[in-house]
Amino acid sequence: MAVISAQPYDYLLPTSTGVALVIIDMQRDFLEPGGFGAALGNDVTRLQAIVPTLQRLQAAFRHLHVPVIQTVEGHRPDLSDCPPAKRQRGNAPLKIGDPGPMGRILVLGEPGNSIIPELAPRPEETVVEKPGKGAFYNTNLEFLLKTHNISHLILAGVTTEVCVQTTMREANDRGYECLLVEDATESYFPEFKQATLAMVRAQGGIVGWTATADQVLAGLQTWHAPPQVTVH
Ligand code: TIU
Repeated sequence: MAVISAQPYDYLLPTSTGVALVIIDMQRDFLEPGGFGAALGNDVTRLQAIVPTLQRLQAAFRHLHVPVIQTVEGHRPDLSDCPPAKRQRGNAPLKIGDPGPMGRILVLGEPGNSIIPELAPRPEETVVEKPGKGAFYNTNLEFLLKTHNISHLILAGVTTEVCVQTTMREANDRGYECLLVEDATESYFPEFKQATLAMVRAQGGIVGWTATADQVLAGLQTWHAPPQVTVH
């Protein structure tokens, strides 16, 4: 057993099941000008602030041989998995599938759809491609977690109140014990980030826990992964 100091109370890491770091959608499409986030009218530069913290988490989890799973939001080139409602929403000048400065907006395989180089996954690490905001919707994430006996998810990435919160709620309903890393998640709207953190930990942790990266890393030092837990 290992303990992470967290809100609303201590988060316990198990000994018989596994934990994974789940980094949501740290893609050029959300962090760089000319991508999907900018097309929606957002100031994308503010998301950069969490990159060093995420690099620290990624390195520490890799060092401890704890799985690091990343997700990307994106659609097939023929847009067959993009609901027309999603494409139309917001009536942006550049829509999903349109050509932009980093390739087609939010399309899998395009330069702008890739994970930022600072957090590039290793070839053996799992990347889950997802057509929606939640990482469980129309993906094999639940299958992967069950197969590898993972029960606890440390969540980070962007944006806090959209893809991160949706994923955390999906995971919570499926019985996963979730912790959101406060300084490793960011939103285009600072007030939405703070509201999300507050609503996650309200009511005795109705959606899960929150903690800082330092608290997570301090707790992890005393934990050893069960030998059967690896995701490749
Ligand atoms: N727009 C916005 O805040 N987010 C998304 O569209 N996707 C994710 O959060 N990844």
